Amino acid sequence: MIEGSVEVTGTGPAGGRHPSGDYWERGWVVVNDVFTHDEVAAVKRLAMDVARAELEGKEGDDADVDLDAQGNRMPRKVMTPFLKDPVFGRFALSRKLRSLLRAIVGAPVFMVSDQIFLKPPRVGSAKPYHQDNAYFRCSPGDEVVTAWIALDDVDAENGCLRYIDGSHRLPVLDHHETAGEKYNLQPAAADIDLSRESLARVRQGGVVVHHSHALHTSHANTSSRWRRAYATHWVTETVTCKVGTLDRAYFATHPELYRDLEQH
Ligand SMILES: O=C(O)CCC(=O)C(=O)O
Repeated sequence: MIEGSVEVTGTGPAGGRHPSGDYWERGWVVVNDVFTHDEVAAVKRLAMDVARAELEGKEGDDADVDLDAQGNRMPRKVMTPFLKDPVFGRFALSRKLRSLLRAIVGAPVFMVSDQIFLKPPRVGSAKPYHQDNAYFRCSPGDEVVTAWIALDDVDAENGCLRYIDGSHRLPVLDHHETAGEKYNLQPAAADIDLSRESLARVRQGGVVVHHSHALHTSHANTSSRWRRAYATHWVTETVTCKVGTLDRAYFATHPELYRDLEQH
């Protein structure tokens, strides 16, 4: 059972302490100490079991795999963990995460999709700059949010998220496929003002929350440590989408499962 309340950190728009911190200034915020060590440990163990089983079963494609120095396939991604084991859903839909997101966005949010991003030690590959809403195509972008839950301590060496501060105020930019990585979309380099780049270091159990228009990336893992994170994507009830994002959303496709898990 996942319980507890989130320590309120940061300074809100009215100057008081508020979980949004400077989210609306920068387009992202780090909130540490959301999940306990034990809660994270259980999810991380299961994530590794699922990822390794999928590689054994050859389910992983290029997007899900990194190669180590010996050419061995290392897990990089688990798609739709919510659908693979209820432990993931109970974790992601915990009251404390939903209340944190509600406080930041200003309205209740509903879970659409998820992935677990695994960057293996030394070989975990980079993710190019992008805006999540280039994939989702939903509006209003202010009501579409990602909560990236750190399953390890994350810093520059093991591939933390990096943001272009203030980029959440941009429209959705044109994105093109990355050479050799068709699954990765990115905007033109000229659209990315690297002078405004900030690093989102976060402790295990902390959450990085970002706006759907915030430009973000992560570099390769050059450390000897794993960098694992559970990314969850949410919308308010007023959001509409140009593509099938909402038709595939968990709250729409699995209403009973979603409702049962949400009770926790
Ligand atoms: O975990 C990463 O390196 C990339 C995550 C990301 O792009 C996202 O959660 O939107």
